[in-house]
Amino acid sequence: MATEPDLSALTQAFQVTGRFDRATRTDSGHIHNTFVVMMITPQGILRYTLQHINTRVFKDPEKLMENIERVTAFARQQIRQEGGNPDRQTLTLVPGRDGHAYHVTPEGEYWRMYAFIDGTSSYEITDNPHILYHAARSFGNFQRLLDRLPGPRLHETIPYFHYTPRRYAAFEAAVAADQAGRVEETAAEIEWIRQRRDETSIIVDLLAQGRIPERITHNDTKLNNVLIDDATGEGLCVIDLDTVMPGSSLYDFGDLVRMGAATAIEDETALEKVGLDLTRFEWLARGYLDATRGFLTPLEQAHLVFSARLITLEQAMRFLTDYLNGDTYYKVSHPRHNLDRARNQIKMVTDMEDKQAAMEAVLSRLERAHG
Ligand code: GN1
Ligand code: MG
Repeated sequence: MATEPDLSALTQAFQVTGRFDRATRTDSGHIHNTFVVMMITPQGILRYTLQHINTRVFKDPEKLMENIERVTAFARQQIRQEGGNPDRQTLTLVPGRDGHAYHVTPEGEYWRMYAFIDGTSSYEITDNPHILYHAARSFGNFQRLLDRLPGPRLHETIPYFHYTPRRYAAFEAAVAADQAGRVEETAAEIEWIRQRRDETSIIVDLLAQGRIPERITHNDTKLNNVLIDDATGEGLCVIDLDTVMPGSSLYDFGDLVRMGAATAIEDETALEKVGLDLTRFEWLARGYLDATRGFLTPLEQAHLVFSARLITLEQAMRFLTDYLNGDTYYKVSHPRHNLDRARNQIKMVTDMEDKQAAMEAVLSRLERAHG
């Protein structure tokens, strides 16, 4: 997005109700640019979420939107069958005036719009057990729901997204190229990652050997990707569907723990504040296991603790790789941002390594409680 977009004109390109009032940018997310649009209607203000799709990251936006259309249409139908409210429990795409699920500008930029769901909150970080439990349960239910999605395999919107050995290879390539001249100052982090190379292939090997199933997964299960209903305090709607595609349930559980059980946000630079909180971990595990009991296979269950460490390692590699490449992928707000995030994630993995036995003990206790 080189110039400031004409948000009023873009809004009118979709099948909206009311008269455009204003649009404000939200700062959530490392990838897309997102705006909340306010429309004036005789019934009052009506809001929409307007998003510019980052096509540097999502190279085939039409396939991306085809996935989202299929997933939301199926979720809508299932929620209705179960007596729920599909307008609140799944995202609703607002089609373009031409009937497509997106709008393309004359310059070839892709935009999309969702109806805004009122009366919800989302949390980047919290120690509230109720919220942790319900957010985790929502992601578990989401996997369970999509297990029944009919039709062909979903498109891989970002190929090899959680294929950790490829992330490792990209990291080594970035070290070798040293595009931004940052290898020397990150020698310690590079060495730390290299020592963990052997772990990177464990889950993809299990998948390739058919020992754990490929499922439809969310692949970006951060806490704030579940909207919590203000009225009930329960998980209402899973959002950010860009990376819903074939994958392993383990990466979803792992990423949930990476962010949800952390005592500090990804951007925290005071590393003594960064670590895994066992109580938060327990509430997440409770919620996720309550939703997936009888659905996860024993081998998936056996790798839940490892999955959290692995995806956190993957994320450390991704941030460091982007730093070494000169910050071409994630949005950054200062030159050392990606390095700060990488160090934060390294601290997180170190703490998970220290707490491995304690995390396993939590899961055993929860399983025993259910016989
Ligand atoms: C990106 O944009 P956002 O915050 O939803 C990234 C995730 C990372 C996350 C780290 C498509 O997600 O994989 O875990 O940043 N999404 C993509 O905060 O790369
Ligand atoms: Mg995301």
